[in-house]
Amino acid sequence: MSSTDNILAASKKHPKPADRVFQYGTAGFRMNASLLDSVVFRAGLTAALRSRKLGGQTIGVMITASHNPPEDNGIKLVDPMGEMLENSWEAHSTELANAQSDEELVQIYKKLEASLKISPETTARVIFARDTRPSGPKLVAALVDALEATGAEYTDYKTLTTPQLHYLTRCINTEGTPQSYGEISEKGYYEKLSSAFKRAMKGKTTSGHITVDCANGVGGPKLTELIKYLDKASEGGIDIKIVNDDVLKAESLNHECGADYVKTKQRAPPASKAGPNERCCSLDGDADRIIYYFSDPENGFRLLDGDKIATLAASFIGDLTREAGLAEELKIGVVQTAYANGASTNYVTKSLKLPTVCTPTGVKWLHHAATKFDVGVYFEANGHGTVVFSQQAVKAFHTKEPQSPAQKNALDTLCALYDLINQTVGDALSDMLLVEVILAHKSWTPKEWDLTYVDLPNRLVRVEVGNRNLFKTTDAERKLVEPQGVQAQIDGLVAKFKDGRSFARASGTEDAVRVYAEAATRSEADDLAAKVAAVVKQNGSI
Ligand code: G16
Repeated sequence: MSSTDNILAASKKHPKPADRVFQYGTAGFRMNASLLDSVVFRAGLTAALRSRKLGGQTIGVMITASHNPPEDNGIKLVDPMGEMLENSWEAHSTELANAQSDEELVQIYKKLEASLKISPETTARVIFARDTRPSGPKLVAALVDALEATGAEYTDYKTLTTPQLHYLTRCINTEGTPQSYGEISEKGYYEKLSSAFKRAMKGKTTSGHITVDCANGVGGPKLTELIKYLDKASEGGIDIKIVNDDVLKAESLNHECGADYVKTKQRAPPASKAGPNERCCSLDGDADRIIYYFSDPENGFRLLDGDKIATLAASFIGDLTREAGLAEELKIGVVQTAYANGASTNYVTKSLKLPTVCTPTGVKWLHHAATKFDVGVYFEANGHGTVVFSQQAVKAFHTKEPQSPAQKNALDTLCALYDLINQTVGDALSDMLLVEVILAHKSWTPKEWDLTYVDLPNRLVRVEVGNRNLFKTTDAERKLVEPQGVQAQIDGLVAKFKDGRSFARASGTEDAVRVYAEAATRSEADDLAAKVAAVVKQNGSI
């Protein structure tokens, strides 16, 4: 059989639900798992085409719905250097996902091959992994059907965190080159992180233990594995206490736990019994986001979110580059989204004196903007982010001749940080070790970190509407252009609140519109959010 016949035959086993329109969104396709069979099969076709287009470089495929509830699942594609799938290919993937019949699917597949000048003779290579959701194995079977029908070579890495799959994709595609990213195995990932952590600590010690809420997701078993490679705090390592690591009880995933719960509810997961001032953090369902927090005896629950992690990292790395004598030659910047607290943006520009850039939601936008700097610190307020270093920066860290022991110290730490920080995507495990290194170097408790600036009170609300696609934004999602007139109503409400700011945008991962509001006081922020949510609700079903 020709590959076309193979695809046609295989596609018949994965029929598309007739009444559905699919869209490659903020983080790939994501919805109730029962709707995903054809979507995953067709995303497998996209992965094979993409690999062939890139001369047989390996494409990563991750099956996960990250922070979404257990009954959802999703699929996202990873480009060769571990980045998110290139933008124009989201459209190709969407087109394949929406073909109405098996025959039309094959037609679109052939059309893409021809228009993108893809040789069917080129070997396609794909690796994939999934999180711990019960729907994962069946979706993997649909993916494998597609890869076999297209004649792609593939490797199943079973369960991994999303950032581990990104890491492996980059390792494979850089193997044997000067940019070689690491050993191609899960073990290689743990070894790279743990040895970089040890080098970055430089004899400093962490204080007490950290409680890590793993959202009852794949981060639990993977953190347990990572711990085996880390020393205890008494030996210069770190003491980690894991909570919410039940991956057998499917319904517990992200339920009353995890980074999204903590950020949106602004409270600790009930299962976390940490005492006052103890460091705590929460991962999300696929361990690509992290949020820190602690209980302050005077002020109650205190959140140290993605903005606070970004500012901590930017200030630490900024100091190191100055100590290393590299401040003049390396440009450092911070990339945020509209969800960044206004106080954090102020702190970056006024206190750290660094430029900020605002992009739409979605790691692909932030990552791209961050690569314009030599040291690009990017974090979404929800805890998704990392720090990327330019080739020039990495070269400078490794080749600059130190003029003093202090300079050598700073350069060594920068080299270690480059290895510690996942360069492909936000990675909760890597980010946690980064924060722990910085707090140890500064001898800071979470309270001292919290005091660097005071967040404006804020509220994030999820509004279910009849049709979220009615909401179209501009200006990095800070303004609505549709439905007409809604932005004027929001502006009118915002004007009534001191330090008020609010925006609404359709979620790319959930069937809802998100409303963010901040204002001078807690009650005003809540009030503004509720009022804007009411406007959204009213206009979302027309
Ligand atoms: C994904 C994306 C993030 C985004 C989040 C929420 O996170 O990777 O960039 O902030 O969804 O997006 P939205 O507001 O469009 O629903 P995750 O951790 O769920 O993969």
